[in-house]
Amino acid sequence: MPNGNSWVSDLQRRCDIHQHKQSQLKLYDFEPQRHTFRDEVLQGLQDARKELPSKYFYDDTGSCLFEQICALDEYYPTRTELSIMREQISDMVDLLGPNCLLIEYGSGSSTKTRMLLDALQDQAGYVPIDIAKEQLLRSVAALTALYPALEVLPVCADYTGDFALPSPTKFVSRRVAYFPGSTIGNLDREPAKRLLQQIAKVCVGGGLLIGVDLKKDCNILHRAYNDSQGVTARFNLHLLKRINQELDANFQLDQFGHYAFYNPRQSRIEMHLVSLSDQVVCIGNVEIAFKLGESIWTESSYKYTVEEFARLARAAGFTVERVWTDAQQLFSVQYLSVV
Ligand code: AVI
Repeated sequence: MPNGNSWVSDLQRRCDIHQHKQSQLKLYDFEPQRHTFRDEVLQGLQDARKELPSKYFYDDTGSCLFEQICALDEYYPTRTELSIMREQISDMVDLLGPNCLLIEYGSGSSTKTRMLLDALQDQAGYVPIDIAKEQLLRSVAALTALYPALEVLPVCADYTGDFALPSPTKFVSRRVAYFPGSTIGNLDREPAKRLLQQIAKVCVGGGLLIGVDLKKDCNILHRAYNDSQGVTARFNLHLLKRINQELDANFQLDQFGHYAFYNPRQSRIEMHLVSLSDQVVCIGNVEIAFKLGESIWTESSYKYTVEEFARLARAAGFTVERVWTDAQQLFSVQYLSVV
């Protein structure tokens, strides 16, 4: 596994480009700085309604916990999306066409991507973008071993922010973004529209292959975010542990409880950490007071109907070309084009 010493860094175009000494692999590094994390945490916890940005779940441990969630029986999105991909991969690849540059937003372990990489022809390259640097480097190392001919250009960034995309050396017929997992659902409507607009600009003349979770029986949703093994609770609480470790804070993890429920009026799962006592927490030298029962809102996960998502996609400049779903209509994978 790469560590700080085995990478040489060079400041270029507003980001660090690290090159591994042995492998020639470059990392385009726009990782958010620690002071950004601190500022966003303090701002979120000093608001009248306390909240923390869900993107900060994904440090190395948080990403591993999320991988464990994806493997749970109760968490239907991952296996359902994978089964849709497995069944429809040839259709999908036909729409993407040859020589496309695949740009993945939130690449994680790149598991679903491998299906695309196996089926695509003469790919121009693969640009995985992720905020979790170590997981990104691990999955890129695994991918380059599996696909030695593929040019992989990893970008460590918060993809909702500003960063420049690297270009491959091969000819690119079109740029296609890949945004699986219904991660779009973790953004409120306006930020979701802004991100889709940003992707539409990057992919003019190409498109976006996206996973979108669908509205369904609330009990299925409830079980998916309140699993019996408590993995989702650990994932949620890990955010406080990360703040303790990185920002010199003293959250007592046993003084907060995981609370997730479906809000049908807003069509979203809301995930919270609820204070189990009156308490004061220090983050560095800043004191934050919590009342018994007060919550920190840590994540929203919006669920859409196919029609609702089509409206959002159109508002961002896309045309919905294809929608694939499973037999129970739990989840959808959609191909959107942009001219
Ligand atoms: C990454 N994202 C799509 C997941 C979701 O379902 O909203 C994150 C997650 N949170 C709790 N479980 C899974």
